[in-house]
Amino acid sequence: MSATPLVEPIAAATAISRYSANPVLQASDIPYDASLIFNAGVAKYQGQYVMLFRNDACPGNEAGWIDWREGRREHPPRFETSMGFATSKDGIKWDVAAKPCWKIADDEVLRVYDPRITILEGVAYVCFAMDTKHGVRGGVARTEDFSRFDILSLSTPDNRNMVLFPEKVGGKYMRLERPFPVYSRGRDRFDLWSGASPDLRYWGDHELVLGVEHVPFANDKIGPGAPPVRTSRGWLTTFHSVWRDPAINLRGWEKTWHKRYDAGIMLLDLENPSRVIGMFKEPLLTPVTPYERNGFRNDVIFPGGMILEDSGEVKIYYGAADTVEALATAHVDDLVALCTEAR
Ligand code: BMA
Repeated sequence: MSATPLVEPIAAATAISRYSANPVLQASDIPYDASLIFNAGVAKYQGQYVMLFRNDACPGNEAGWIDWREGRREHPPRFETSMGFATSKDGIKWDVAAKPCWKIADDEVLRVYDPRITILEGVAYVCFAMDTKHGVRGGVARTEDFSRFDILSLSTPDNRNMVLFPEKVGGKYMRLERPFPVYSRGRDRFDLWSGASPDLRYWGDHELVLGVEHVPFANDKIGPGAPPVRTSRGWLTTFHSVWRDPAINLRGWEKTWHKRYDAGIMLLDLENPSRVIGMFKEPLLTPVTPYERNGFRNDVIFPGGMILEDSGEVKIYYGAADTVEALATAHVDDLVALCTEAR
């Protein structure tokens, strides 16, 4: 496979459609300092759609950021990362809260980012990544109002991209996660794992779910995407996958960038979600549109929200080019068919 395929696999292109007015959220929609709006978690909660999004901004230095983007300045200004909150009646048009809802920066923690939302037993949980001075940690928090976040657990470094299942399985809470063991594997070779917990605080029973070598369109690393949704055939879930080619500089506003991020899709066993029962062997979404191909990091699709509607429509929300948030829709039966039909 070449580094930057410009066409979607036919089976995926017929199953899934991008929302025609993408992106659904971008910096110009935000009523406070915002430069890059991406990698959102989305869920349906208490009668509306809720979204937590990542905002990388340069408060007080918007001019520096524009100068850097347009090549008049060698190094980017310092980004500050926060999470913002938005609500929607239809999952398409979003009302953004007046202020960021979550930001941690102290002597140890550099930032929290890449939220995923799961509604479990009627309670809203947020999984997130936390950069610290001693490594990257993955966390699980509970929130009642999306303005206060009660951290229930934090992994040891390095781990991130956690997603909680929306139900207990076999009496335990379950999550997918992506440790990144640099020392033992010598280079990026990162896989997708599961973990189980009696109480969302203590996590164990870790199992390898999907190795990077099992994904034909990944040569670098893979990781969980949006929290899984239950279907009659299995847990349907997206993952992100990375194809790296150092010989090809994809540029972007960040000047050195060699990786393409695609979205993949798979089905996990309902009783044992650590077992893959089907996977589409090609990307579900690969960067083809201008908003996916051009931005801070070119050619990035990073799914973080997936909603199964009563009609069978599936909404998939994804960060595009680490710059904006986009939406694609499909029918659940078509996504299941991609995972189960041999191609
Ligand atoms: C990953 C994470 C994501 C980001 C992606 C592409 O490693 O840092 O937040 O979207 O890279 O840059």
